[in-house]
Amino acid sequence: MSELLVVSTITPAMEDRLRSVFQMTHVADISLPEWLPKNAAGVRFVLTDGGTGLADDFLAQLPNLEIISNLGVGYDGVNTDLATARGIPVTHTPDVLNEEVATTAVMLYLAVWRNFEAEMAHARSGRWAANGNLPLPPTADGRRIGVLGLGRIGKAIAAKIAPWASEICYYGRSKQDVPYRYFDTLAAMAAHCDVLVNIAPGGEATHHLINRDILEAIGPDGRLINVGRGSTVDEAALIEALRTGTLGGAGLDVYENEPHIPEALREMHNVVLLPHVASASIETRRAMGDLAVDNLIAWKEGRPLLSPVPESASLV
Ligand code: NAP
Ligand code: 8YV
Repeated sequence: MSELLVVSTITPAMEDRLRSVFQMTHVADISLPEWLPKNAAGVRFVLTDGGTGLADDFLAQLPNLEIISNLGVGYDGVNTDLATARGIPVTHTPDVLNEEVATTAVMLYLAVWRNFEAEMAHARSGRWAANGNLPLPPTADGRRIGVLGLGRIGKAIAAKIAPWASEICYYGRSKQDVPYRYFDTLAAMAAHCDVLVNIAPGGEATHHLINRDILEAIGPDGRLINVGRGSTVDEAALIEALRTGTLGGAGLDVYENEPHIPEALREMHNVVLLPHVASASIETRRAMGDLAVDNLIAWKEGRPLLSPVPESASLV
């Protein structure tokens, strides 16, 4: 009988800790359609992640589920309305990844302006000697940088990217007490800035917030950096804007249909592409894993949860 069902990829260290405390099954080791009918009633704990989430119909098949631990800060893959209605708290892994994700955002920012993906391919291709250098790219220095989602990570990005900024701006639903310029519409900020950095949560409220109009407002000399969620950007509009030059370039870590990156994007030279690895260092994934496991152990031992999501506040 398994009390813990793990549907996320986990590190060996996480697995060791989990197996020392829980009767555990990993979804990779079973045929879920065969396993679930016989074992669903015993599942009290689920460990998932931002990319995998927990589909509504899956949740409905776990009648005795007590808690969902999400390995990652973004939990748009879990329906917190449904979970809360059933009295199931959800936990996530805030703060421990702020600096790592900010570092990735800065690296994407620099790589995009200085055309590093194309430059690196050029160096490896052996064509430098015969063809000389690629055309000069624009500088990354002195840019007006707009952050969509100035939260925990957004603030870390603003601090880390400051050496390259002539001005840092932000858009969110509320003005904050920060030394950055607030815009009360995304369109106005996109028109003002050279680069838009998205680090807002996914989900319905931000779905396709970055649409064709916003991409046009960023403009042919502007760049988009997306380390938030793929769902926030209308990917078809992004491909079109990059193809026509309406948008100058993009640095992307996240996509609408992960792990699939559209071929059109993969073939473009004005984009820098990463496979959703903004938090993916050994140290940061260890910290995230520890927190995700600590939440499950705390629940099992009847102690307070360490990092419940705000929607679960009434349950803990
Ligand atoms: P956070 O502290 O909750 O910050 C979220 C920010 O987004 C807040 O400033 C909030 O400001 C703004 N926001 C929320 N809803 C919005 C809306 N509908 N329209 C405009 N702005 C909105 O979250 P965080 O810890 O910084 O994480 C942010 C997100 O980054 C996560 O949810 C996740 O999706 C993504 N992420 C991605 C990776 C990766 O590997 N690529 C890693 C970690 C996190 P207001 O409330 O004022 O609107
Ligand atoms: C994780 C993330 O890689 O924290 C998040 O929201 O997107 C990333 O840090 C993700 O949860 C794993 O799928």
